[in-house]
Amino acid sequence: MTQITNREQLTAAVNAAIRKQKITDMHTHLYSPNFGELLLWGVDELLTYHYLVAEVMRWSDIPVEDFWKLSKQEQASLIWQKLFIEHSPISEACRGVLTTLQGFGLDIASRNLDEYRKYFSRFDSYSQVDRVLQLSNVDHVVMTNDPFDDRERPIWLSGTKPDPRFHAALRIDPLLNDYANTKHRLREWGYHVDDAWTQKSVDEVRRFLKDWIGRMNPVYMAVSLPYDFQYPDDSDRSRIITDCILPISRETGVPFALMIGVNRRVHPALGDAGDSVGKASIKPLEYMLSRYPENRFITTFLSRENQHELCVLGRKFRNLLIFGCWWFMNNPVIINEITRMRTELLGLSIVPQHSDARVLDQLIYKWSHSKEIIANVLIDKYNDILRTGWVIETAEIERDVADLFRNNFWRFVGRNDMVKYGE
Ligand code: HDL
Ligand code: ZN
Repeated sequence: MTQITNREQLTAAVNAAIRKQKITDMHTHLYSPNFGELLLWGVDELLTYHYLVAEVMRWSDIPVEDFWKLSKQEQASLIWQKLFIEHSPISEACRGVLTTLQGFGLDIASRNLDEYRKYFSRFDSYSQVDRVLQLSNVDHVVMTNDPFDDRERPIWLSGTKPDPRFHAALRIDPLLNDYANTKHRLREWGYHVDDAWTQKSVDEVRRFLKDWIGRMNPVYMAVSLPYDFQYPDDSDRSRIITDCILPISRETGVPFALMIGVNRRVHPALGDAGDSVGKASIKPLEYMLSRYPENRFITTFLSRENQHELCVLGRKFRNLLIFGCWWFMNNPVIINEITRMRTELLGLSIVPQHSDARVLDQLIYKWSHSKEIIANVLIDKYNDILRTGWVIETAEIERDVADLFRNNFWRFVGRNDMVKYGE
């Protein structure tokens, strides 16, 4: 056991612990490589990430509908020209592309996009997964698995199981946010819900959930919710949450993840790039936590303005796990701010980050950028207690880092077999 006595030793110990720590990435849009084309990777996918589509529209006067008519490579070339060559790539999403290419050891100074394309053309998705997980030090990835996605559903129905490093999360947005239409799909699939919300409807929606929990073995059920989300209220969403999601969550032990604050499709023509954010009410979550103490809830909010009240709520309810700097929050200035806020109000009982990666290679940048910020926060916080005369051991820093980047998540979702220290 090495005792830390000064900031210099502290800095070295925290950076070493974080550098070494294998990461569980608890929310991504990645897929196991045996899910085929669903897994995105390579430089053209990196450049056409919807964050960069939004940004290129500010420098290009191309009509949006014409942009979508371009091939993926033509879109990527336009984005590269506008956001990297004609203007310096200092936005977080642009910098992320460069950090990722750097992670593969490519010559960033060459700015030779075709060279980069040639590099990626040498690999297949399976070898790329091994390489990126090794480079990013991520060893477990939680996917977003949507039974309502017509490409993904048949993969599960065929009995395909993901690579053991990839874990399912059952995503139920169409069930909770669009039940009026979704009920027709449930009927097509043999779940005989009534038009009215009857006991039969309750039983059939519960059967749908249990069928997919049985098929996917998800670590949690997740939904993204609009900024004006209310609960309880007189809506299909509230009825399904009360009568189906929460009882099934208790029965199966699969926690319910609520990702709150989306303002979907404010600019529909931009597709995924067309979503925005809104300040939400914390009251629905507060009600659920209080009313359903035997349920476990995992939550992140999209609006910066919701972060402080979320931390306070975390102090009131142990059945709430707060995680990540989601989407528009995933920028250094905000990651720094809310990680400090969270450690000051909640100590180490959080999951500070997830990647939300949509492109496999993004794991490299999303984690290297965030680990640097989280390390600096931890160094400051440990240093604050060092100054009181508190003695810190290196092993304790390694323990805390293992909790933040791995064990807090697995413990909360009831997978104590995945809780590990010292590796
Ligand atoms: O709803 C979600 O899970 C969000 O993360 C959206 O997928 C969003 O488009 C995104 O990729 N954010 O990073
Ligand atoms: Zn996401």
